[in-house]
Amino acid sequence: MTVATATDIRPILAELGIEAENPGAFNGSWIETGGELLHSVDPNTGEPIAAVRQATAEDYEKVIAASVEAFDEWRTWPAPKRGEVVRLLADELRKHKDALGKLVTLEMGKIVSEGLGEVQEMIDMADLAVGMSRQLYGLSMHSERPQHRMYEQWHPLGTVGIITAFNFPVAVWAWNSTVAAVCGDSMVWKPSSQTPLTAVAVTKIAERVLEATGAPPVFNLAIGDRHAVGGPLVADHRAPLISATGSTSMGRKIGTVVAERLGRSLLELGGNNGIIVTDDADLDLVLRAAVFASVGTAGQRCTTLRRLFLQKGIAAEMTERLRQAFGSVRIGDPMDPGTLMGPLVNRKAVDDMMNALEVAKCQGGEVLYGGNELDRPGFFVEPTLVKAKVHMPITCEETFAPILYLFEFDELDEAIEMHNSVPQGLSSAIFTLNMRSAERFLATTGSDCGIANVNIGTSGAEIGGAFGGEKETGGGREAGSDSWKLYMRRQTCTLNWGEELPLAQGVEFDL
Ligand code: UN1
Repeated sequence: MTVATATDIRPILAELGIEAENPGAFNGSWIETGGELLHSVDPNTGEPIAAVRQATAEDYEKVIAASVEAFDEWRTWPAPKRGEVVRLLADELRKHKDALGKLVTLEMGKIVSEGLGEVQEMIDMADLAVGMSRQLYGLSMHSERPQHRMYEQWHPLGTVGIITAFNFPVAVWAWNSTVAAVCGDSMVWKPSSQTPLTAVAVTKIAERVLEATGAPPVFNLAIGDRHAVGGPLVADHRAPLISATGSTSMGRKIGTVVAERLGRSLLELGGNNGIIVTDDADLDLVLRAAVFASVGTAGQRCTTLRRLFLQKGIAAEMTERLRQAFGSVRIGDPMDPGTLMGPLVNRKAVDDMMNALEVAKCQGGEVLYGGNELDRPGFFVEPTLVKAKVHMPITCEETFAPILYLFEFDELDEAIEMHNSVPQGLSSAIFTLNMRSAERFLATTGSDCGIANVNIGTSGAEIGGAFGGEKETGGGREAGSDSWKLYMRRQTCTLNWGEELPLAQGVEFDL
């Protein structure tokens, strides 16, 4: 374990315009918020970095009202012109990639390479959205009636509520905001209370882009608790789409409220991701992929590998190699480029991990490596390997921590059944060099997840594909492919350019 390095954080905060105390709401201007101070804490030290004054319900009202007004104008901008605004956002993010990536590390605790990677994900997303702005295609159909034309077109939807989690404090905003912006929507962002500073920093970057382009305030922010911001936003008829990332229990509440008002929700909730390793797999690849997927981001990705299924022929060797690899993971200050695993986000995350391990032991799990909190400031734990039994209930839950449960199997069908037997359905993978096994895993009766990989880990998806999962993961899809359709309103149009009025389905109705 490395000793904490004393990073001078002042230049990072200064470059991003972060003060000791920052207003927590933006609607084209920064609002003098009236809520309580929220201190952002560095998980590496447990010490506060800076504070944000949270929005009250009245402040939220000012944000949503401005966002609705901005939409009225923004939807009339041609989509490629909206794309130009997002292109400038990408430029501005490129300029501040280093500082913003480091702020992500400071505030959330992921290692600096991952903090920078997260800002790169924002840039990639913005670049993709610029292209999308010229490709918001509708289909045309052949009408059954003569001299009729039928087609569909996509219109902007309205104000989008974006609720993000602490673990990807800026990338998930970009998945939503860049696509929403080119689709002609305005938005209100409610970030996690764990990561208010990165939200302020990103909104300041967006503010400069709005000013430079004369765009109306489409990128809005309201930092506050669920009474002042979260609850009102989710229940608000003025937000036709709520895109929320977080736990399944949170998503269940949000989904219910949005469904009650017949709004649209896009949910990206808990994962419980597994990898199946067959006897013929390339074990060097497995080792690297499994360690990154389970220990990267200290096990706090929704795509984190939580369950590893080993075929009996390689199980003993693979288990031993994993035990050694877990023991050699450099844990410490996430700002130190040599560190591979930083802290968990807060004290509660450490307690949740320790509780889950106690439960696992009671249910018959055997800790093969790790299991302890580190005796140092901040919220550090050991990456932990647990030999698990089939049907251990704790392995059906998502614990947001670096715990990897190991299972053994004889036949691939049995592994696929175990793999699919959890309530979540986000990401999955198989490691095999056998084409039949790979295709079996990808077939209709194979993995039931939104993401299924071969010889690649469960985490670290590229933005070009649609991201999201099935079952209790919530069914939403964000980022690439045709995810943009959720941010728009589809309209089917039929035009009659003839002199007759034929009815569809051959119906006669002559006066
Ligand atoms: C998340 O953890 O909420 O695929 C998102 C990945 C990242 C995104 C994770 N690109 O691991």
